[in-house]
Amino acid sequence: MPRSEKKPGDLAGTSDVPRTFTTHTPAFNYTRVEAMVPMRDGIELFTIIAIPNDVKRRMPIILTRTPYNAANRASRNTSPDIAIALPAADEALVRDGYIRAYQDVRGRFRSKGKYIMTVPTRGPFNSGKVDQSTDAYDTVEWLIHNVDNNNGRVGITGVSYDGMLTLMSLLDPHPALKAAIPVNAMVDSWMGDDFYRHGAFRVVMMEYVYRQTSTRNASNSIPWGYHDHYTAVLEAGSVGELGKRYGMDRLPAWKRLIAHPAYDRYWQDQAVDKHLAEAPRRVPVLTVHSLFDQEDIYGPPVSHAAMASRDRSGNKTHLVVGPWCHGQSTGDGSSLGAFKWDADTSLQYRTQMEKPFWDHHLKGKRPAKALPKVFAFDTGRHDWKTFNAWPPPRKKSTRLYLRADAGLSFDLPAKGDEAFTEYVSDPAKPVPYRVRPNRPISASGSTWRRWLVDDQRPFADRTDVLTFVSETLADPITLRGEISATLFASTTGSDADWVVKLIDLHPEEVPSQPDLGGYQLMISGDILRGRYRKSFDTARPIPPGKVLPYVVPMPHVSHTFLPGHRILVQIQSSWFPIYDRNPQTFIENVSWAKPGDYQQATQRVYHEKESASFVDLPVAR
Ligand code: PG9
Repeated sequence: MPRSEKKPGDLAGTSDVPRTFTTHTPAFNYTRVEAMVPMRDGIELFTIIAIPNDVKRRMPIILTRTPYNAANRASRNTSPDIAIALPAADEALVRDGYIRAYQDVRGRFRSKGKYIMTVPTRGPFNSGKVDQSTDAYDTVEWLIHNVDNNNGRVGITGVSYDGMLTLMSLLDPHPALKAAIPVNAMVDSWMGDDFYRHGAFRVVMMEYVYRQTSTRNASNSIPWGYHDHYTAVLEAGSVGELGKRYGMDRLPAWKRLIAHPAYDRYWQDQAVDKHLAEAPRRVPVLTVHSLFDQEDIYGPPVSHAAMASRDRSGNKTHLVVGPWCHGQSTGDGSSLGAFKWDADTSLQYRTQMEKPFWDHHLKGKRPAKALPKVFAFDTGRHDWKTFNAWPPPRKKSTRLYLRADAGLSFDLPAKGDEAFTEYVSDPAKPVPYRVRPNRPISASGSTWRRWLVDDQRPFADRTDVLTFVSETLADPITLRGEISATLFASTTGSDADWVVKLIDLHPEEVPSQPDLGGYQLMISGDILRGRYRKSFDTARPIPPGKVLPYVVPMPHVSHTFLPGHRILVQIQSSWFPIYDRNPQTFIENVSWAKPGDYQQATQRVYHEKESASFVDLPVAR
C-alpha cells in the first residue's frame, strides 16, 4: 500500500522514542545541560553540566574529564535533587553553590573523535595539534563563556585516569583554571602505576585494556572461561600468547604495551611528572595519594614532588596521604578490609581539606587557619598528622639488615655469620599474590580493591618465600616516606625478579579485634625485574651465580609499628598473576617467552658483613 494511503491510527514506520527528550519536573533543584563543546580542531566533546538553581551568587565550576562515561557519572540516580543525582562526593559542593561539569574525552561514549588509550602530549609521539592539555584548555574557555551564572573560575578534579587528565590540564593551564585536585592519578605507568612496575608487567590490567579499547563504550569484558585467573594466565604461557587467546593481538593499545618492555623513550615521554617539572606553576594543586592504592601507588607522591619543586611561593602545593585503596577518598573511608580506622577518613579529608581548598581558590573564602601543606594519616596509630613537606625530615640512614638467623636488626651482620639463605624459584609454580582462587579484577564479587591489605601469612610458609622477622618492639617506630630495599643476591638463571614486602606483624592476640591476631599487614611491597638493575631503559642479562646488588624502590608509607608488633620482611621471585612470570632465562622481550625459556633457578639472598642486604627505612625524627 503506498504511504499516502496510511490509515489514521496506523503505527507502521513510527517510533515511540522521540529524537530528544529531557526529563524535567518542577521539583528539579538544578538545571542539567548537555552540550557538544567544540575543540580547536573542530572535534566536539560531550559535556554534561549541572547548575544548582536558586543560587543568588555567581558560582564556580568544577570539571571532570573522563573516558568512563560522563552521562553515567552525572546520573547516580534519577532524583530531581542535584545532590542525590550526582556522585556522593559532590554532595557538599553542589549543596553549597558549585556548578559541576563532566566531559567524555575524545572518542569515548558520546564525544566525537578518536580515542587513544593514553594520549602522549604533543611532541615526538604526538605530532598533532591537540592533546589532553589543549582539550582541557578549550573546555575551560567554553565553560566560562557559555555556562549560565558562572563566576569565571574553574577547578578540575578526577580519580586515576581522570586524575592524569587533571594533571595534564596543568601543563599549559587556561587562565581561568584556578585550582586542581588530582586524585590517585596515573603518572608513570611503566615505573610504578598501571601497566608495569620496574619492568614487571601487570597482567591484571589486561582486562582494562580489553574493556577500554575493544569498543567505544567499554561494553566488552574478557570472556575468561576460568574462575581462577591464576590458572588462565599460567596455562597460556607468555603474556603475548595470553593476549592472542582473547584476540588482543588486534588491539593497538595492547600491542604497544607489550612492544615496549623497557623504560624507553615511549614511556619516558609519557611520564606526566617529567612534564610537570617543566610546566608553569600557576595553579594551586592538592594531590591525593592512597597508601593502599592497588593501581596507581607510584604517581601521586612523584607528581606532587615535581610540582612542589616548581612552587616558589611555597603555598600552591598540598598533599593528602590517606589510608585508602584506589579512589576511596571519594567514598566511605571508615575501613579497608579488616582495618577499621575509627572514623570515616574520606569524609574527614573532604570536609577538612578538599572543601576548604575549593572554597579558598574558587570562591575567595580564606580558611580560618591556613591549610597544611601535607595532611597524612598514620596507618598504625590511626590518626592524621600535618607536615610542611613530604616526606618530612627523617633520621639519617636507618638500615634494617636481614640476618642469618632469619631475624632483622639495625646492626650490621657480624663477620663469620652464615653468608646467604637460598630458595628455588619455579616458574611452573609461581607465588600467588592472593590466596587462590584469584578472581579476575573486574569479575563480579572481586575484592581486588582491597588486596593490598590482605593477610600475608598464607605465603610465609612457602619454601620459595624467605621471611625475616624482628624482635617484638618495645618502642614505636614511625616511618614516613619512601622505602627501598637493597638485596645482595645471586641467581643460577640469567634473569630474575626480586619482590620485597615490608610487613607489620601484629601481636598474636589483639583483644579489641581478634581477627587481627598475628595478622601480617603489608605496608609496602614492590618488584624489580633484575635485567633493569643498572638502568631501566636497557635490559641486561644477569651473570649466573654472581652476587650483585639489586635496589628495589618501594611505595611510600605513613605508618607506626606499635610496641608489641614486629617488623617482618618477605622476599620472593614471583608475584602472580598480578605480574607476569620472569622466565629466569634472559630473552629480549619477556612477553614472548617460549615454554622452554621458563626455568627453575636457585636464588641466594646474602646477609654477611660484606654483602649485607637491608631495607632502608624512612624513620621519622
Ligand atoms: N587505574 C586506571 C587507569 C588509569 C590510567 C591508565 C590506565 C588505567 C583507572 O582507574 O583509571
